[in-house]
Amino acid sequence: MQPTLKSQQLFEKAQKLIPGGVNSPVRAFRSVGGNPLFIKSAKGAYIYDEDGNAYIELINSWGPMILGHAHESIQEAIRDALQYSFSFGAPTAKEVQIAELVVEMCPSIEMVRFVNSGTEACMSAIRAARGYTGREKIIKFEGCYHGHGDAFLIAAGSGAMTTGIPDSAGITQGVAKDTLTAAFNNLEQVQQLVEANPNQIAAIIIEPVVGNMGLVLPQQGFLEGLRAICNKENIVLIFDEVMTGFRLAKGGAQERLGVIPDMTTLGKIIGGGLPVGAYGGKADIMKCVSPVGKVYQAGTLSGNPIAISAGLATLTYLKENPDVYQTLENIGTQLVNGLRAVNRKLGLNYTINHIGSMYSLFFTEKPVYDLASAKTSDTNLFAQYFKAMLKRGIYLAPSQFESLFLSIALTPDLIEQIIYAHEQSLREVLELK
Ligand code: HOZ
Repeated sequence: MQPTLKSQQLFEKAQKLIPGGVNSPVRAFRSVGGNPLFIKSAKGAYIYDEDGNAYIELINSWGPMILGHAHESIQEAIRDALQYSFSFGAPTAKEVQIAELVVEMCPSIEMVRFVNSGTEACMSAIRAARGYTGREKIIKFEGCYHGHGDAFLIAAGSGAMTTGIPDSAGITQGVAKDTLTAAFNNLEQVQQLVEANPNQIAAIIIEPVVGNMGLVLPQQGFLEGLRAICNKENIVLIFDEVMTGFRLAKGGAQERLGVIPDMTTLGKIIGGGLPVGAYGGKADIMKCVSPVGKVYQAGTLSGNPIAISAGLATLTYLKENPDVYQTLENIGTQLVNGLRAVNRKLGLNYTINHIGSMYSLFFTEKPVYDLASAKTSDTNLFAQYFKAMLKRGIYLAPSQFESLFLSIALTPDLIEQIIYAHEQSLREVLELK
């Protein structure tokens, strides 16, 4: 690895111009130390920094680059779209095409509205659920992250947790009062909240598979239990599938796990790497959204033709090449089996949570199933491991409390390189022979 001088210079300048030098907090490397890398380009499984170093990618833009970076079919779609201009603020044929695909691929979605990010999707879904039910409170889960909308920055995961402000400043008490929180995988707590707030809960919003406190899986019966509570109490069940949508299966975690919510929020893969989000669900809920209903939500760049073209090309590729999902399963299994084998060889019993093409290594021997157990991970060890991996050319998320994302560009050889780097890194960090 070359010295990262250009990245350092850029970071120094950036800090004078942009808060913390970054446009999203986790990127600042604060929880792992050192300076962030400034990225110049990426192709396939590799990402390249401004100093010319190449790294094998395990972030993949936090999920969207499921086909690897700069995939030809997406490039072509963007190039083709460019010639027709970049924004109209008016409906296009491609919006109808992508809506049709989303409805076909995602089991819970009968109607869908496109926005610009996962954050917008989640904010809008909550508003729609409130408008639909006439109720004000929501339940979210500690350590789940649904973007930076006010209502979600209570006990939030991802960057909020990484930077130590899970309850952000700037949120009014009124908003905080309407956001109730429960521990992930704890059905009893949800039941208690529902009983304590009769006919007041508009929605339960959840990442069905959490990617924002590291990867955390739902225990058997948990999502089914939420579904049953929502049915009984007329609460809108919202799955935030911004990370898992089109990744854990063509129809996301809901298809894979067989629990169908009332509404779903999407982002990341749905834009193929360009800014697109979407929320959708049962038609009677979506018909509450303006201009049909009274829930207002709008956006000049919503359905932007370049972004929608990239998303449409990505979803079309996934639909026409369903073998992608088996490939991702194989890649995930080969990698995680390899990491686990190394851990066993070194006598380490660290928890690795894994499903399909997402995984997290936690520096704890305890099972990780909620925020409290995720926090038992030794984050200092994680930081050292992160740096040791980076030195060996592996680009991991710079926080313990994020999932890693795999792409189909990872070949068996590259996977072996990651496993080898993992062993060398653990040996270095733990001073093992
Ligand atoms: N909050 C994002 C992942 N959970 C990180 C976004 C970014 O820094 O790009």
